[in-house]
Amino acid sequence: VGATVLGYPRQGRGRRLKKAVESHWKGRTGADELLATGADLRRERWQDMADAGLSEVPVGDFSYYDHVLDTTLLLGAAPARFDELPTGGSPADRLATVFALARGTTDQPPLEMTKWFDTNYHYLVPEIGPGTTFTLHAADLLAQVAEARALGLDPRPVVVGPLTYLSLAKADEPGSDFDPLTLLDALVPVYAELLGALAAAGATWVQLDEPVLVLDQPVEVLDALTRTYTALAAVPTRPRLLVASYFGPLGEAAPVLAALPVEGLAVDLSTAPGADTRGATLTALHAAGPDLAGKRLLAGVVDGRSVWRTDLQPALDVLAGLRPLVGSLDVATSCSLLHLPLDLTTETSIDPEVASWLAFARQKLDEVVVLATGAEHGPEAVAGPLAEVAAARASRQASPLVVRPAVRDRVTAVGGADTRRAGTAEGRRRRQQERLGLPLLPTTTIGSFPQTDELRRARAALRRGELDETAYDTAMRAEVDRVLTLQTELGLDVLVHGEPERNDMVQYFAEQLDGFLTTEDGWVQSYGSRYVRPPIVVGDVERPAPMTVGWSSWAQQRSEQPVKGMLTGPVTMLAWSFGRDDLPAADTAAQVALALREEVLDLERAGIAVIQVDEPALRETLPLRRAERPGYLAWAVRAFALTTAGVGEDTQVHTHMCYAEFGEILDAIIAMDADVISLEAARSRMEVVDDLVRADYPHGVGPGVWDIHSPRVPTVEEVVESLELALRGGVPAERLWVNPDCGLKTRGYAEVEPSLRVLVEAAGIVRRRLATTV
Ligand code: THG
Ligand code: ZN
Repeated sequence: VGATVLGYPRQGRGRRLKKAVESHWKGRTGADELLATGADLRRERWQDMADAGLSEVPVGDFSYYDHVLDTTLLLGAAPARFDELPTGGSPADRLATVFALARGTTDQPPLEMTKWFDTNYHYLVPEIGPGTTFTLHAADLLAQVAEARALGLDPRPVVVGPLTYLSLAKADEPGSDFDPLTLLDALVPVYAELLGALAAAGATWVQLDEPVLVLDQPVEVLDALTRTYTALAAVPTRPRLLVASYFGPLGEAAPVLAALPVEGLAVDLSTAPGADTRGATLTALHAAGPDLAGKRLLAGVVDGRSVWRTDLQPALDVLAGLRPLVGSLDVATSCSLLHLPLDLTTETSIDPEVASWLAFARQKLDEVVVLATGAEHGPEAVAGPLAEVAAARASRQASPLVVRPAVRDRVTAVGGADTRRAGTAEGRRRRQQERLGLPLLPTTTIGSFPQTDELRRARAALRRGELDETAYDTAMRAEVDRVLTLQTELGLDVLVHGEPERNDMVQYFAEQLDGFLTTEDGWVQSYGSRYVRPPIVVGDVERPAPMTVGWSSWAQQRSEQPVKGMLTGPVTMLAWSFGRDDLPAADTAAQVALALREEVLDLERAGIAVIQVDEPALRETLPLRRAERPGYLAWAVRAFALTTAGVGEDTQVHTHMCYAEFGEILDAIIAMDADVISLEAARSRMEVVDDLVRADYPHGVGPGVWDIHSPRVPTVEEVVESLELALRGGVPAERLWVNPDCGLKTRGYAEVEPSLRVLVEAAGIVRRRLATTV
């Protein structure tokens, strides 16, 4: 029984990759230096694997930016709009091309970025059109194969499979209905050529990742899968083929996958409460029966996306059951470990008892090895680890950090009335208007103001102990004052305090809520050189004390105008954290919602008349399978409602979401029953407004009229036009708000000030037109 992983984090200890890449971008270090760091990081990752006892190692899962982008270059499929980029074979040329596609050039915008399945990783979307041609550029991958071999390791190249690659691509012409999958037959020969090159380089296996197999797939796609892999299997000299599926159970793809004429399969056998991935995959494998005989199976019993230590005994039972079905068995992770923090041992402040419950990427390597030993030689051979895991589980189950009976009681006591807001949409609007006295088309911002270098320096100094709490607090209060004064000067109607005191919208609350654990060094790649440190939900969630009331009420006292209270919603808190493996997500969401509900009510009592609860992640956590979506949306909406529905009719609840495509969740958005919603709209020319109007959205709408993801300052004319577009589209004037697309945290004052001036001026122009036409 072997042991392996489907992939490993890239950044290295201390996020060395981020630092090297960003230093190169700033022109401080040359390509050679970055390439040397890359080689060293690859060596270090393989060393981790070798230390743990793995001999076959993934190759090609390392990336300077994104592995889907790397695949685009491997297949020679960079969009024609980048044709002037260097395509020479040198590693430095390749690096320059990678960064140009990822970040754009002076005359070309970068490739679009989107979420990698339901993870928090973002990949660069291939742009494919009828004119796209594919040619093999494998020098970089082949060099990495040679690197691994030189270290005495057995390299298993990992490449995004052809079906998944084209399924994740978009048409290169905006608005075109071209389906990139129609190019599959043109793409397969390039993969065939790749297989030959990998065999010549000494690779005995190749892993082709086909996670699209866990999505709902029409029968034509499954037929295409068979056609593709039958063609690849026919390549005369090639490595053995391992087709990897992950991120869920296989469903209708299982028999098709099992019947492919390939030598190996990887399947997701992870467990999570409320998702029967392991059970469903096992059923499918058993049904596939004879098709598996003689094949190599990578059994993904170690969850590659969970920070919890694997329960070894049930995993051993699963492995024992699979062994007779297959030719050879490997213990594996359910997916790449890219989605986990690197190493638990670098955390110095996690209580050792809690640490004994956890496993990050480096620890998961040990788990696959222990399980392989146990599967091979019997449980006696791993008696030590089995006892350790059993002890850790017992300590966890008994820990007062995990189950808090008072929280459980409060969740059980929630009744229907707690999730129903008093009054009608229209009645509330009138009461709120009486209280707030806002003009037509009120102007506001989403919440955060630029995080200046000064603020970042102050936070870093606080962390290092060079600045005390009082001095930090004073600096942040001065910043709030500055931001309030600026907004008043600009003439905005509903103000924000700017959130200078917050590092990250999830981390900030997680640090203050019982039940969440935050890490010092638990970085996970979000995209390119950007990382997040997702908190971990360790136990039942409770609010020991108010979190934002001090800041918000102080800011409100400093202004005559309404200042919004700003909270991160329960669904987003969960989506951007590592969840529990001992409680369904819906239950944690309800606990977080109750904690936030107390905060909302405290804000209301402190005189805050407008409270915004952001849910930017609501849409992105939508389950991959359609059948699971209604259940998810039901608990997500309920959690939002539980957070917000306790306030009086004259308290105005806002929410914000960062995307424009939400046709599918429109009913859920209506059911959230927020008084005002702000959304992204600038880039999609207000299309979102049509959707809302068609659905008779009864509340206030703030379609973003300034695309904050670009440094461009909008003109008054275009903002006026956007607002008139929204009005003509059917948003009643008394329900239209004027705001940017998103928070201003990542922008600089050089753009923020003039842009907000434009917003206010445009609102004034449209208001005057409305006044004269009545
Ligand atoms: N917070 C959290 N998760 C998120 C987002 C967030 N996931 C989705 C989306 N937003 C991801 N976007 C980003 C944008 C910027 C950064 C990370 C993810 C970023 N990170 C800093 C870096 O890598 O230098 C580190 C930030 C820090 O110090 O905490 O810039 O907004 N939780
Ligand atoms: Zn946003």
